[in-house]
Amino acid sequence: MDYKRYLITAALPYANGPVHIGHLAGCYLPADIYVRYLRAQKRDVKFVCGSDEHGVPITIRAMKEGITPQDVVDKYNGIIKESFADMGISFDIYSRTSNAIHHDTSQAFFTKLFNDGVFEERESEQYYDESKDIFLADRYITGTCPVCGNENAYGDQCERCGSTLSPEQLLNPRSALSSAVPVKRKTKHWYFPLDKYEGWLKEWIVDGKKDEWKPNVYGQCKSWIDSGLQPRAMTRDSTWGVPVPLADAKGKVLYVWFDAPIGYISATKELTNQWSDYWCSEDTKLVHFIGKDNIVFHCIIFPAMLKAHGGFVLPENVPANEFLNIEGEKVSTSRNWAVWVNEYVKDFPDQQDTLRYVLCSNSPETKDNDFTWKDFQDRTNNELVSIFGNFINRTFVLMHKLCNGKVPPVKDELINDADRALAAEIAASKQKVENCLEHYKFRDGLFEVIDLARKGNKYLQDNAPWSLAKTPELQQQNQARIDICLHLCLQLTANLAILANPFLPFTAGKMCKMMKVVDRMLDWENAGKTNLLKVGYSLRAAELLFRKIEDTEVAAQVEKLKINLKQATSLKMENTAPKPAGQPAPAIVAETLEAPAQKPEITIDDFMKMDLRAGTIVKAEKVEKADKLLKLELDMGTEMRTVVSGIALHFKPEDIIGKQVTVVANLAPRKMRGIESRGMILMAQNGDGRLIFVSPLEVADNGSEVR
Ligand code: B3M
Ligand code: ZN
Repeated sequence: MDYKRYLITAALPYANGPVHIGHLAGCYLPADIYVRYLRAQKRDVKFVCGSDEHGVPITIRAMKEGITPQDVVDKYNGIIKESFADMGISFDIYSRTSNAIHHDTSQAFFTKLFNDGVFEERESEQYYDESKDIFLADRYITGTCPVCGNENAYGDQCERCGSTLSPEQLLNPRSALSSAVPVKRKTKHWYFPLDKYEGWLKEWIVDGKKDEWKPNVYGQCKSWIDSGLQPRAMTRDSTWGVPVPLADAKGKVLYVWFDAPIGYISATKELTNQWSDYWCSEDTKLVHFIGKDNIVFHCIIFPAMLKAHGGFVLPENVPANEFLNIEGEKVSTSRNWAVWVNEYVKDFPDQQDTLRYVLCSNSPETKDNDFTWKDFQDRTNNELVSIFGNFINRTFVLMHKLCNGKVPPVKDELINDADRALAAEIAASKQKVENCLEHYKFRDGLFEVIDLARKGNKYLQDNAPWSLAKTPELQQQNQARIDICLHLCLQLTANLAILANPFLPFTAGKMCKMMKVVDRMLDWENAGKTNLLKVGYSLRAAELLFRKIEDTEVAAQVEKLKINLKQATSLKMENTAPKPAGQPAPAIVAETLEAPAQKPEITIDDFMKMDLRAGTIVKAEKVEKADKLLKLELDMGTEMRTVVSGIALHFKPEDIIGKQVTVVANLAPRKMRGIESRGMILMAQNGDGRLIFVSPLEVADNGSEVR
């Protein structure tokens, strides 16, 4: 199908924190590359995005920082928007879901579905936190995932296995706000009957998108559909969000995953009066760029909503990426294990394309990938600098030295096979890059660009114009060959600018300046041509396009990651301490809950040195003037032991009497607050800061060894 218009969306980031490089690699960079490519082809394209400012992620952040949700979104919307601009992510609009136009648009959408009788109104019992007076939906509730056993799954999703969940499915549910065990209370909500759209979705995706969509995207959709779709509540009990536009819906807002995707529509409305051309005509190609955790919302729920509403185009493709890990570990915002874009821009001023290059060449298109600073250095120094930058620099320096700084002429009769082969490579590269980009294979596309530069280097090396000009006499004799060689290298440079432009727009801009050409030269139709720079045209001196990354910079960044992690972890511990009166204690909430970094390996002998034993707490009391300490008396079978333990903020003494625990029995005795502590009890700590006793599952004999 020939499309008249392109509407490209990138997931609306929650305005609850800055963006990190995983976000960039996951969807903003590929979307931007695609859009820049379409623009270079003079296609009619709109690129929309904006901040997602509703939902639990925002209110949880507000509680954490002790500020209002409005403060949170105002703060982070600004930071996020600036990071995108700094990195050259060229949205046509970056909107906000708190804008009036979005409230109106999403309410109108809801009203239409309501009037058409689409929703099912249901009263049901939902989890409620009595201590906080709040219904617990989505991320307000955590518990054990029924699919994979992850103890820190959310009420809407398990981040470990990717299952979409509802709070009722969680085992051992507890409030993320207070850790309290929730009770059930009645409440009314409006449900979207996804089950009624199952047949249609099957036809549209399972039968229709198999060959077009990426296997990871198609696979997730298929398994969702195969396991049967359920009605899904599209409203929430909350004061933060778009109010439900019904008279009997006080205190209810639209579910964030109902309003957020409609944000794409509102942003387009804000951008142009012609918004309906983009959203409501069949010859628009709508493409959603997202990360893999958003697949079901963009491929199942939102399309079903659009279908129910009627009159809208459906996404033609949803090229979701997998995740980018950092130095071998999952990104974690709560542990501050991330490379933040705003910090990168500060640490590496003017090196945006370097990061764009590394993220694209290592893009998690088909599987999770790993970003390491060493790899960042290697790719930059060995590819970007040594291949791409080096070719252009050599070409310009030689052209100035051997051709008077002008585009040299070509004597047709002296053209040889190697020249013709290079010209053919230039011509072919256009199609190669195009094939990749049309199929969302950005990594391969970038590889083709670098490969062309590599061929340029080889050509230059083989022809060695510098050795043809070793002496003035030699140069005079060989000038015609020198001219042909550099002429071709310059045309190749112009082609590299065009082909690299979607990926490395800052560099392409600098190259245009060096070649003294206007941006129009970057039009895609010019790619493949070898007559882009006119003979006799004088060019500027080479500009430094990239610089090498030093070992010290790599070391500093790795160190920074470690320091951030340390600070975040100790901050978390502080947060568990009571705050002085009058200051609200921030709620300890689960955000992302990965395992802490592993400690260095030990031998079995190291392990065997520990004497671990089962023991039962028979007495527990607070230690005077020590907020965190409990004095425990343990029955160890053949003896009683006193152990002082730093768990007083987590347990009341009377609640733990009779608990069997695991004790490190041969730990050197230590005096704490004047009490000799002989041993230590083992505890597990959850990502949300909660402590859990490590006890034998069945009661063991006190004093029995644990191995
Ligand atoms: N804000 C989730 C996320 O940032 C969500 C995307 C909305 S796209 C309509 O990962
Ligand atoms: Zn799970």
